[in-house]
Amino acid sequence: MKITDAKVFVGGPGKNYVTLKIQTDQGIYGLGDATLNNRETLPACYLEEYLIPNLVGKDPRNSEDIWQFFYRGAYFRKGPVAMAAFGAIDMALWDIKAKLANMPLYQLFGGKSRDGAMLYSHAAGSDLEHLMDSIGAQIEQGYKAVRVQCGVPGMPAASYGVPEGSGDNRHFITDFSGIKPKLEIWDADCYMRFMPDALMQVRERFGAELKLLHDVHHRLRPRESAEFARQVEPARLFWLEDPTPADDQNALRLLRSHSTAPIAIGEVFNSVWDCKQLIEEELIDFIRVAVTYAGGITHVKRIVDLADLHHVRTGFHGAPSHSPISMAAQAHLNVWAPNFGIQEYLVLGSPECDALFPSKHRVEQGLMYVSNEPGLGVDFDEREAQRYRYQPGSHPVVRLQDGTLWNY
Ligand code: KDG
Ligand code: MG
Repeated sequence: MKITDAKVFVGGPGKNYVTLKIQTDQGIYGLGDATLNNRETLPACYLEEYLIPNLVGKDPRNSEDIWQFFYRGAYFRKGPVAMAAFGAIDMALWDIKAKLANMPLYQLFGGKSRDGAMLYSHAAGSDLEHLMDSIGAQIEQGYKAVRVQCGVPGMPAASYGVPEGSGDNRHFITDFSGIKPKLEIWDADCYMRFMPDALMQVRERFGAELKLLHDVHHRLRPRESAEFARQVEPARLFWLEDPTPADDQNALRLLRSHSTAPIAIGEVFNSVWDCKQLIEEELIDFIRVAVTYAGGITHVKRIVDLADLHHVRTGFHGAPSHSPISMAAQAHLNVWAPNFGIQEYLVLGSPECDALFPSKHRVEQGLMYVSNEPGLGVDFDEREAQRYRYQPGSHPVVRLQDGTLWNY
């Protein structure tokens, strides 16, 4: 069996999904997602100019050797661009393998450990009142777990995860007006004075059962993050995400020695080597990698297995930039993984998105039920894809009140 061709498409309804389609000489094809938010053309170019010419002619069933060929063979390893490109190839090869086996992908991992995998959605408000309404709306849709982000008094309204005004709170991270970023302002003092009590008010309003998550988005210094984690303990969060940048992983020891708040980190990681210290020293409770830019199913499965040895559960990244293809790959991992924790999920299902990526995966009452179709269980309509083009966009940049550049 041989790979005969592979093509990359960039675009989608309000998104720049990077979709890879690998064709074989047996008529079976595989699909992968290489979307790297706001840097989409880079994995696309890496695939087209370097990887696909080396892929054609290989036996698609040898997904492990192909992964090693690109990773070890590249000499300059890792990095989100390369790992997103390898990730897309890897997803597509697992899709082909499962189609050959005529089985849904999860069967190749060891079958199901659960039927429905718990999802969390996002709620946000420019103030506490709007946040409470937004949480209520998510609960009404059946979610049992909700990430909550709130505008902070004293900080300009547009801070991380919070839309200006009371508009749609889930698709605003990318600004499609061009590649020059907008500015956000961060003030740790304002945040730390306000947020612990705000989270407690949310807990009191919605009761003990609701699973609450909160994302600091790398903004606090290590000492501040330790204090903050201790302060939010009474709100009994399901997790506190990215309290401090994890470039310096030793910094998490300070937080850990002061708080038992569950910690989730890893959405910007792209290799097991980025995760290793946090997992082995048991400095986190949830690992947030994504199959897209952490090297696909082959590599993420290794991370999940390592995490399981250290009581760390999964909480894969599922921001709106993930296409239904990588969300499907994660859905298969989620029903299998013995150490599954939760899956981030932002409603992708617009009629346009469903037309571009038809699938039978379904969400009911805040749980995701995986399709039993062979392979990843998601297709890609190339004719629909012709409607979309790449649209340049950017993340905001963050500065402190005095103008110092800070972590987005
Ligand atoms: O592209 C950046 C987003 O993926 C990120 O800001 C989303 O932090 C995020 C999350 O938890 O979904
Ligand atoms: Mg996050």
